Amino acid sequence: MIGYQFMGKAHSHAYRDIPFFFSTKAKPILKALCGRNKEAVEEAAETMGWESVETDWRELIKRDDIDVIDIVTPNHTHAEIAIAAAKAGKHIITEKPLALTVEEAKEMKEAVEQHQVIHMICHNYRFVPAIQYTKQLIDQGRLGKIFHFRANYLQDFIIDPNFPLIWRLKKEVSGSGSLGDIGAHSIDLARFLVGEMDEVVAMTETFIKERPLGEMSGGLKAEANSQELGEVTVDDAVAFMVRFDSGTFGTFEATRFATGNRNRNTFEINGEKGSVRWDMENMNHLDVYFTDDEKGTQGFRRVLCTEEEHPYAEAYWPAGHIIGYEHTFIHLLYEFCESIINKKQAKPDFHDGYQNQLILDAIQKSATHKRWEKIPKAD
Ligand code: 4PW
Repeated sequence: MIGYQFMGKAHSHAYRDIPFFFSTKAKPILKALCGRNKEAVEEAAETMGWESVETDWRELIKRDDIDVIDIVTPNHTHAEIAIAAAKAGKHIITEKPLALTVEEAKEMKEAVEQHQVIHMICHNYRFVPAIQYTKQLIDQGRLGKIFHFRANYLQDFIIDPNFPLIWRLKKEVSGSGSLGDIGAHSIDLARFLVGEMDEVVAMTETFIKERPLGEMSGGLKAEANSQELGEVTVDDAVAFMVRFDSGTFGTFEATRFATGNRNRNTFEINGEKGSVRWDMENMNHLDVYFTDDEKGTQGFRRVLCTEEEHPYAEAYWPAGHIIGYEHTFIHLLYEFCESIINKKQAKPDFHDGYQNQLILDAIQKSATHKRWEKIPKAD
């Protein structure tokens, strides 16, 4: 694994828990952790249970005792590492968004296809049992034709003007701001649940244009290390409307300026036969409404998605004993390991990452040119 901060922790923990909870032939061995700072990477390896360390990802990729490369580094490094790993015949999982640009994303998709390695992108929220169950309800036609997909992904961790200019706020490192960091997750959920998008119109805003220089210090915390100010080159907030191929009407908002909302990733879907509502801050709950419920007592009801009918739930505890954020990574990486063992590509993969990137790109173009943009389809 290359990188070892917030996502490094989530992935490391997940690999260790896969064989504990799931019956699988996959027994991930945490072979080597890679980071540029030797002392820090050694400490992280010790804490998270990795056998060895490397300080140069090129050396890591050369090792023949490694089958899988897991990329949890900032976005501008994904393409170069993934393409080199594919050439070396390694299976690859990378954090989102896939790349900085559509061109890079396309090259990454072509590299994994050409070298026939298994590939996934870490859109972990797809793997919440309530969301997998929502997908089943939709596929069974329980909601009927879908009219609306309405998503908000709201955070507030950069609201302080003294919060420093971390990599997530620099276009050359992150590609975009709230859009690619959290909006990309809503886009992935929308594609997973409702299908492909046809066109988009968007607006973006950068509320704080300059910030003191500084670095992430773990999780979503950061420290300024200079009085000097640097320019914020990404969006702080984005809103967009989408017309799906199916005719579904999509409305989205992603912002890191929604005071009081720490990680409020939500959606509501309204169909002709019913609706569902989901909120990450209560991720085990799914609110459902069906038009054929008995009149009088009809209304949204709250389902606790910990029953054996709910995907992944049975692997854990008896019904009613809830799971959390870290489990979404266990499920995703379980599917990745199964995919390698069974030589069968799991989703979301680099094709999904590329399509997501095409949508991010169309949103940025729409916001810049103040017009509707057609969304190209990944070939
Ligand atoms: O899901 C979100 C991520 O994709 C997390 O809350 C943090 O923000 C970490 O990166 C993004």
